[in-house]
Amino acid sequence: MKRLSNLLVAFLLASLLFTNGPGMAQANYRYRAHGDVKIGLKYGTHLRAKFTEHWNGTGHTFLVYGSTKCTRSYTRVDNRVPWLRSYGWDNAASRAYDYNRCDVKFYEHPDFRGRSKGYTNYGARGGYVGNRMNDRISSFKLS
Ligand SMILES: [Ca+2]
Ligand SMILES: [Ca+2]
Repeated sequence: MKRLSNLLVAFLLASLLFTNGPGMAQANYRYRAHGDVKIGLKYGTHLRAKFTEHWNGTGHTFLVYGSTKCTRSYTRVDNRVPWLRSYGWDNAASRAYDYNRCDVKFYEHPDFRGRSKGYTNYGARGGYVGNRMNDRISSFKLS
């Protein structure tokens, strides 16, 4: 019986490792947010975007504010953060929401480099950033 329970514990530990698979496979990624963040409030109180640490909208939040709604054109960028590490949010965002006409463009690497799926309208209900970008986002633009 003892042996069976040891076996069970081993199985549970193994399945835990496998459900954390992406994190384990990329041990150099830091996929936890370090705290709640608000940026742009010195310009105004229009909420432009929200990111959450987890895919289902839970965990720490990252809020982006601005003086106005976002512009209609993507060629004029309304907010940009070249490296989320400055806010303790490197490789952490999993879900995005956007408001006030803003769309979000995420990048895999700092300085708007690496993989990106372009400007995306996540809307006020929000959306998962997708398996290819989850816990990999290092910079972003809003427009
Ligand atoms: Ca995350
Ligand atoms: Ca990254």
